[in-house]
Amino acid sequence: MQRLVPTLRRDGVSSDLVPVIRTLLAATKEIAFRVRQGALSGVLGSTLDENIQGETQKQLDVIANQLIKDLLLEEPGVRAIASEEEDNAVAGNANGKYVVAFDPLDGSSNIDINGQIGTIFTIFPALDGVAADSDEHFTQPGNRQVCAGYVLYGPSTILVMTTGGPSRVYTLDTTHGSYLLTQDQLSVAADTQEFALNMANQRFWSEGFKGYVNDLLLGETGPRGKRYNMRWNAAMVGDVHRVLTRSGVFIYPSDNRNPKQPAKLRLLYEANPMAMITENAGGKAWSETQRILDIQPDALHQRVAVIIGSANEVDACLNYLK
Ligand code: AHM
Ligand code: MG
Repeated sequence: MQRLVPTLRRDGVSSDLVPVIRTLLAATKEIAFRVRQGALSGVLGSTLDENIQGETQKQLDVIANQLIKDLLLEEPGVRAIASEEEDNAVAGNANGKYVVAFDPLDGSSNIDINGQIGTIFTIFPALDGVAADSDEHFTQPGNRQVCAGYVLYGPSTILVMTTGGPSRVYTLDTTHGSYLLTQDQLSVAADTQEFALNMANQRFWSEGFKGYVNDLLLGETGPRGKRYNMRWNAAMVGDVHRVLTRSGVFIYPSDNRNPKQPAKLRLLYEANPMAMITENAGGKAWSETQRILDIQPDALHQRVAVIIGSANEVDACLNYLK
């Protein structure tokens, strides 16, 4: 099985970018270790304690954020970082060529139930002539990402990542701590009979979206002419991984629960990286009115609706929203 760096070289990844990716992934290996230790990692501590500066009793999401942040800010190639857990971007090395944004522990409600959780990340080129900690680096449209990935801390720890070419799957070999290539190319089927959606929000949806879901639920007797199944992990990483592996559509639509916040998921840390991975696996990723990767962001923590997965099912959904 091929290791990560030779695979990145095969993909023609710039030699400046490789160490940034390696550093980021080093942090995820430490998180994977913490996650596996579960409750023991807080109680018993570990050899990793020195990295966390006396914060051993903190929640895993706080620890994960600190680990990734600390390692990236020491990496010479990183101009700045932004995290779902931080209010503002944080400056790194003024000469760094890249900026990295991440959701350190996606699906954090699953920590307590020993369920699926993950890390989502994206890398953009740093902009010249812009202050190191400026949000501007991070408000580039998603089509400028040079790398997007997620790590799923499941029964095994896997990494799904694209650097512009195919979305590839790696599995963490815990015997020597390396991500090894286990699937050269992810490929999402165009059609599906599965959707991932929080049905409890139904009363807050638009009429168009209600109509789409209603027709899914009618199954073989309805206009869609087939029976659908529903799955919901409460962790985007787990749900999107299922969609990319077995086909499906993952949807978090806009709703009218809170007029100030019509969507839940973040463009920078969640929608953009998942959109790039999905498209490079042959799928489709739209917000309600445009391709996610073409959205011009206006704020660091901007939220957007997402419809991601099997291309024909994404199109079918979009038809109801016109
Ligand atoms: P988080 O980043 O705070 O964990 O929130 C994002 C998560 C996604 O992983 C998941 O798809 C969604 O929120 C679940 O939302 P809901 O609470 O509606 O089930
Ligand atoms: Mg998240």
